[in-house]
Amino acid sequence: MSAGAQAMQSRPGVEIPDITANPRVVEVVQPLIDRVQEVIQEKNVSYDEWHHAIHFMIDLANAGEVPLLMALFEATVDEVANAASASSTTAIEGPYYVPGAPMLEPPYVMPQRPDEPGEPLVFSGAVTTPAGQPIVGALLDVWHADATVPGTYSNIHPGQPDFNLRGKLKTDEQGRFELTTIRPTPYHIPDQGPTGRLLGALGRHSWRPAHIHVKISADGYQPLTTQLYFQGDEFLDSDVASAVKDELILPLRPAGPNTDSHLTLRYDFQLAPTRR
Ligand code: MBD
Ligand code: FE
Repeated sequence: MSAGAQAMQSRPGVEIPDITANPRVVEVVQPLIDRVQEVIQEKNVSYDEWHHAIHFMIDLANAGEVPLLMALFEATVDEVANAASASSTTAIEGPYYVPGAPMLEPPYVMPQRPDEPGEPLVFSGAVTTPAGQPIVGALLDVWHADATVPGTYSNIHPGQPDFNLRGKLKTDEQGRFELTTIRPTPYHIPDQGPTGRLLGALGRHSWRPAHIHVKISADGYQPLTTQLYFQGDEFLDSDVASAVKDELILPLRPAGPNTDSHLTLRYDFQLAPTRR
């Protein structure tokens, strides 16, 4: 330290850090802090309540539920991030995407246990440009909960093999894909953990409608993250994550007249070219 800098120290030996403001932190986090302080004032938050808030955050982190709680805000991030997107309808990624799912070989069948519960479901469609040109070799990364009640995700909740009901596949020469899996059930946030207890205290239920998560990528196109929902699900209008969009609610149709035939789900995705 130079003699001049030394002279500027109010307490000898205590170095003043070089704080270079990050403009986005100033722009976003400072108003966030200001609003929290406004609420403390406005609602007369007590020291007891203040300590509860601290313990809540410690519990949340210890329970590994930070991503779960943050998922309750993600719908707004999706809305802002994709406001100008020319791709088909997006939806939040949620807390349970796990990279590294197995690359499947055609005919595509989701990794599943020999006795996997749930109705067989054949999910098919195409990946095209907004103008309808097929995108050959687009990579779909698909993941969903199992069909236990309430559903659970592999690699997150105990009880399933690694990467169960998670897999990657590619569109064919016509830009089409077909994946055989099972129909997931609605998902319920664990009610013993801090997130579930908070929702209970807010008088809110902890359900998400049944859904299939999909991430799609292809060279030269903007990646797409979305979810598909099923018509008739009782939680479509009260999703705890507020992530349902009408265009993503699809019919589950029987494959044929035969009552014990599998269900089918069809959806065509559109990817906008990469912005240059
Ligand atoms: C989920 O499976 C999910 O997709 C979201 C957004 C939140 C909690 C669990
Ligand atoms: Fe999910």
